[in-house]
Amino acid sequence: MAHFISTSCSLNISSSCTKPQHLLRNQNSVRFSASFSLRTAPFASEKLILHCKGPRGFSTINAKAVSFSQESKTEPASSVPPKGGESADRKKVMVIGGDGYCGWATALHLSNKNYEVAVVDNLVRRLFDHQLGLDSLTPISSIHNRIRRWKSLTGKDIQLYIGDICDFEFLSETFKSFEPDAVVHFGEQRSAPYSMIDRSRAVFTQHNNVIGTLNVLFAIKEFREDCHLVKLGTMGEYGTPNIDIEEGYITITHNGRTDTLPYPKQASSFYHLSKVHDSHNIAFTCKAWGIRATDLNQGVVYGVRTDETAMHDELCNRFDYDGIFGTALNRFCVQAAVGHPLTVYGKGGQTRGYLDIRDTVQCVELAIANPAQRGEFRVFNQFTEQFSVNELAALVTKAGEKLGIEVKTISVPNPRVEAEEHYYNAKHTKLVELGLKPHLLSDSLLDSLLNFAIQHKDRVDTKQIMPSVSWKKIGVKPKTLAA
Ligand code: NAD
Ligand code: USQ
Repeated sequence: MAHFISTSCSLNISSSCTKPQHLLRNQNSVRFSASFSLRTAPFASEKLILHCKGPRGFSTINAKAVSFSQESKTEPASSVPPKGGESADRKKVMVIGGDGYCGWATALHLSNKNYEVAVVDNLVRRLFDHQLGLDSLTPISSIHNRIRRWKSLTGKDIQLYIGDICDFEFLSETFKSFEPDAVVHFGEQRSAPYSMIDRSRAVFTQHNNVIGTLNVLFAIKEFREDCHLVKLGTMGEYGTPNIDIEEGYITITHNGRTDTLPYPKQASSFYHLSKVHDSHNIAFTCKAWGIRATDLNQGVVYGVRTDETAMHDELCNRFDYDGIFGTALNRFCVQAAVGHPLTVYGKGGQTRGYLDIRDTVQCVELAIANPAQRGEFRVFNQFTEQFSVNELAALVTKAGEKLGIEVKTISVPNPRVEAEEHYYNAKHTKLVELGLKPHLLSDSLLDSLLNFAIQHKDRVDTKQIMPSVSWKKIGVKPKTLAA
């Protein structure tokens, strides 16, 4: 299904397209009301066509673009004038996955830094929550309200294209309409446990991620060959080898001959493997077509507030704490806040790179400001500190003590297949060389994260805390996880 919607004028859509339209291929379906109204960007033609791909092929919605002057006002006009130069001087950045955790914070940050920003997202992450009975710790506004609120606070427009990047027709139209100078690609299914629920989720994850990225590469080649791809990869692509992890490449001497080769990949979930496949496809197209690309092998992200998302409740970012989408440190803070023992899986020696979400947005900005050369496949390891799970649990326990909370830890049988005690030393100097000023996990930051979790603890569903997905028990039968 493709929707092609953007945010600077209104769309009045009426349609006979009342059949359920498939939002998530092979999974659930979503019914659109026959008539609705959205704020959208000006289009070349007055008429907008929405192609809806259903079980019986495409159906089409014709929508009429209504200019600003005709639309009913839903927001007060901004009192803050847009900063910076004329539109022609501003770099255009398309943020794919811009409604998600990292993407939303990044879209706002780049908009604040005077980039011209477009968010592309099919909102599938919100659908996963509905399907699995999960919810963000923080209440989050719709993407339309988020963008309207940003405009009303700052005077800055963010274009919005709702659609699936696996649909090449949709992606082509967004490229032709927005003409990006850089594409930041966050738009993937990013949970390792989600990819290990059952066969259909494993297939969905790899299809969504690999085909989506492949489409982005083709769109760049076809429509914007000079555009810089900044792709979110993951430190998990490398696994946990018993040698130092380099940034993307390793120089090896074998039988007297020396070469610099891609660093070996040993991913340990169908999700992490999708990132490995992406990296290979990107590397190949850099060589074959001269694409310029930066693969940001990001570690586990923690935190929630950035300068921009903290500006208003309606800009608040999502914060996942459940056993499927919640990541280690964020989960531990919520667990401590509600008096749940910290869930250390297995022996707890699993060591990973971590970073504050404020550094995610900084790293992406640095990558965009210093683009790769044509044909270059650049790899940066994007994290600031390494911790084992036991170390994180100890830090949260200490932070809890300071706030008068007694924090306990339990060892949960590890639902994953991973090394629980291992060597880990990953390089991460390239972003620092470009100017990254890391926000390290200080006591005060942990205090504020824990306080944030305490502030929202009434929204916690404690039934979502324990892990429910087993790497070994994954089967072919579709699984509906009980809420
Ligand atoms: P998220 O799930 O919160 O956001 C991803 C967004 O992409 C969602 O809004 C989703 O609706 C959208 N999306 C997914 N498939 C799409 C498709 N086919 N078409 C259009 N939109 C689509 O995830 P996140 O935590 O923000 O992660 C963003 C990226 O960063 C991912 O690629 C992830 O692998 C990577 N990453 C995240 C972390 C982390 O700790 N959160 C760490 C390392 C790497
Ligand atoms: N873990 C626990 N207890 C928990 C949760 C996690 O012990 O309650 C352990 C896991 O077993 C794992 C480690 O903590 O060893 C990290 O797990 P995680 O869930 O925080 O992160 P992970 O599954 O690796 O995935 C997250 C993001 C993913 C990103 C990845 C970066 O969801 O999108 O790619 O972090 S990295 O870990 O570097 O691959």
